[in-house]
Amino acid sequence: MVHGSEVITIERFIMEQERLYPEATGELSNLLYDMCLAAKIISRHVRRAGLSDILGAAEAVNVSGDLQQKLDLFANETVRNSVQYTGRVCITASEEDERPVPVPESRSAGKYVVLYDPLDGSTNIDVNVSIGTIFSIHKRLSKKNGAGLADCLQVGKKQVAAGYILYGSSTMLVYTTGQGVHGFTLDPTIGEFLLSHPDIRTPPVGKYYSVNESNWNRWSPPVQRVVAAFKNGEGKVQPKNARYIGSLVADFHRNLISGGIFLYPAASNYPQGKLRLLYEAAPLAMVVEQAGGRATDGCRPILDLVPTDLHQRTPLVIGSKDDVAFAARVLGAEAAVAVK
Ligand code: P6P
Repeated sequence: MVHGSEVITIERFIMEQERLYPEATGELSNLLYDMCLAAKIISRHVRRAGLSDILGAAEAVNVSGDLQQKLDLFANETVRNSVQYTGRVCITASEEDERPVPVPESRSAGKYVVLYDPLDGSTNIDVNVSIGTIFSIHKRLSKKNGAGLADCLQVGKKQVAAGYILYGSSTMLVYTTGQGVHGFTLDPTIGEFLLSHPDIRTPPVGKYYSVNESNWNRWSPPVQRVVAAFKNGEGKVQPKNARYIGSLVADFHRNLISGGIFLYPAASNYPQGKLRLLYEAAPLAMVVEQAGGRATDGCRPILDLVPTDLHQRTPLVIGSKDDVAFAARVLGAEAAVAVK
């Protein structure tokens, strides 16, 4: 936010937020700065992707079976290298790595855990469509020098911070530490994220619905009913505009700001849903709830789901709270029927 010559950088904002908590040690603030650095480095490379040889697939395949784009690998290393040398983190886990990566014992390990999707939507890189980084921060459960999988498999409501970086028409960093949601826009001329969207609130009823309707025949009838209601209207639900970019962070951010609902339901080709619980659904669920929205797996709050596997998938219905509630009433009834 700029008032005349006054600019509020993310560093200043984080510092002012920290002062609200006398008990704060500054470690979480510093970890957020580390994520800022990663964001600036990745943004620089995303902006130049078409001009260097980092376009195109790296021929490697990640744990999800997705062909790894070179920029994916670069972003994966950049996030890890930005957080693991500063003594605030004990372990990281990424969509691109099969297993968590503990901070080497030669380095001081801190009290935080970082789970992240380094570059979500990376199939859009070669066609210049917006992509994003998603991150989730937990406190470690293990004692000193014992960081492991258990530190990563934590329920979403225990996150201490969450956010994303959107590499769109501009690069934005949006995060929450449980005190509201705040958005910062990168001014590349000075290399600073400036406060542009203080205290983001998402409207209770959305303008948009975002879903890949080519999956229609793969959905259950109640899912079809929910999508049809957002498309054509049903009862109090008014028809909405369809907007689907196919890049989760971009679809989520538009709906967060303008109001909308994003759905990636279970389907016959994705019986558990497509999106990942720990480093996609859970961090975005913390953000949207802090902005007054909701996030479920169709009927249960995402933040209540207890993970059992690092890369487990979940159905995701996220956005404006009244729209998510409508979906839960219909799909919850389905789940109840399914249980009988
Ligand atoms: P579909 C991108 O590959 C991604 O993981 C998310 O960013 C996006 O929301 C979703 O998959 C799109 O999936 O099946 O609609 O192409």
